[in-house]
Amino acid sequence: MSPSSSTEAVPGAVPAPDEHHEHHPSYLVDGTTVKSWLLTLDHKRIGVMYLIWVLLFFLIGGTYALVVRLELLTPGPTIIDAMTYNRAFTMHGVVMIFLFMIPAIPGAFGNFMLPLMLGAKDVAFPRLNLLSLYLLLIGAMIAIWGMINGGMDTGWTFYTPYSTHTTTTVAPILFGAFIIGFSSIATGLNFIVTTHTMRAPGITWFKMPLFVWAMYATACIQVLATPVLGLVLLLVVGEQLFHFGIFDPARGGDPVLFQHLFWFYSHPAVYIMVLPSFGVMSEIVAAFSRKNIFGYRAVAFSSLGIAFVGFFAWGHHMFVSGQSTFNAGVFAVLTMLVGVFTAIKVFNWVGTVYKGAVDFKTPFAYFCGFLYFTVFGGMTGVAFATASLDVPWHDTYFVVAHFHFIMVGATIMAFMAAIHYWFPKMFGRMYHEGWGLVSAALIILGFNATFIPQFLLGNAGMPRRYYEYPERFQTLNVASTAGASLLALGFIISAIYLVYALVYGEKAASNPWHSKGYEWLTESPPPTHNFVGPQPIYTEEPHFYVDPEKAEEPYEV
Ligand code: HEM
Ligand SMILES: [Cu+2]
Repeated sequence: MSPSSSTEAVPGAVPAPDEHHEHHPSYLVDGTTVKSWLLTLDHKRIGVMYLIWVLLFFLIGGTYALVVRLELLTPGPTIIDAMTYNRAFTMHGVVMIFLFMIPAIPGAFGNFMLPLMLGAKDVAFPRLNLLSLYLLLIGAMIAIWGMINGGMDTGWTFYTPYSTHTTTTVAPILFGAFIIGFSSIATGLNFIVTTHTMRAPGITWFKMPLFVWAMYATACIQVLATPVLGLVLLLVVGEQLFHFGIFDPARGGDPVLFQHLFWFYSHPAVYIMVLPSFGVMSEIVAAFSRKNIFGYRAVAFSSLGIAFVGFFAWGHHMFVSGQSTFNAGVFAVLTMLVGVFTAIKVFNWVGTVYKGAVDFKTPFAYFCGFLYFTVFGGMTGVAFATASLDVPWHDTYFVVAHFHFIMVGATIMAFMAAIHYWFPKMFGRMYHEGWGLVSAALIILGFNATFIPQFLLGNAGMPRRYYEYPERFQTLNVASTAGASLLALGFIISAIYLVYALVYGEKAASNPWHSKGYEWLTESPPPTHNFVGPQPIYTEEPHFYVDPEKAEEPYEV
């Protein structure tokens, strides 16, 4: 496939014959009944519905987080009893991971943007797309039913043998997560096929926006790893209900087998959560540095590299499970390779900003936060990967801080950046830039104030998932809870001005950021079939703000 050099309208992209002279309603108003939303096959409406649901789940998960942080304000009992505390941190993890982090960016922005970025009218399988949303909701309802009727106290990692013996309601929650897995697989499958078959003429593999590359790599992991999680969750449910004995040594089973199967999914799954963020940020860094992305192919291939190596790193969660020194060494080296691919991306993002004409808008503020959390979170990961340092840090707050910095920090930054960057495209309105920057600053500060104390606590030896702690840990715990409150304030402010902007915001132009991404070639908000009139011409590279070879001066808008 050679890049198309044609400057004519692309053949085969003919608008429906009767569309020429009519008014084209945007996807938001093309059908206003509830049914026209609930049964829609339009990827954009499905994306918006995903967005609404994941925001709701984020609110639920966030409420649990605040309960946990409030409980830890004092060394002894504060607001809840020990069992409720165990349930609260478990539900916080389960809701945030399975109902927010995994579906958030692919479900909301992947669905909305992928077809637009490929010049397609929809995803390859629109019905499967709608089904994936409903599978998520069905799984969520089953899990939430379980949460209300008893809850679960195993932690989000469901480790056996405890998870097969606890009297809390494990079965419905794990079964809910099992169903959610199918939603994730359906989304991934759809994106893979869409990327292979629906690219408009002119969009070759190496002219795909980097967000599409990242979604593609994510989709590969979703399709390959999620079935293993589904299997292992079902086995735990089976152990609970029918006492199979697969993880029970008394019956010849092995509890460590659970850890292998769980992390074989859950390590790659952390990249299901973070690769989409990398993709969002690759778009944003180019758009707001007004410069062509530095090292396009390196950024694209490193996503695939991360996806591949991520499958061989799971053993780093099991350094203290009794694995041999040889195994630990192998997993240590393989784990560090992930750091290498991530570093490739970091250098390319920084190279993109270098000598760019930075337009410091809200999405760029989140990019800065993202870079910082990724680098520091990633480096603590590499420290963990040395195996020796992992021994004292394992199962302390240091782990909690590590994965919140990299996984949650990066994903929240990207999620917020994506909302602000694509808000005009999705809803046709502009948000208030000043408030955007204020809340970005609060969120970034609040995040640091929450998790830097947790690094220190973990290093000082405070174990994770404990209800009570010695008094000497209190100051840092108070600091962390204060940080979490600041974080919550930042989110509340964002929610207020974004909802305000939905109704009263200034009308957005079709390309308010003067962005080169293909999704900006259509109106804001886009019409139902994405384009009116002749399909846009995709001859330029998607991040072609300025040719780095020829440019002496930073690009002016
Ligand atoms: C430079 C890359 C990274 C390296 C070398 C690394 C390494 C590690 C290691 C060795 C552990 C085990 C710590 C322990 O439990 O004792 C760990 C835990 C964890 N990491 Fe990373 N990590 C990296 C990046 C990431 C990313 C990108 C994410 C998520 C997007 C992530 C999410 C997690 C999670 C969720 C856990 C702990 C899960 C739990 O026990 O609850 N890590 N990491
Ligand atoms: Cu891992």
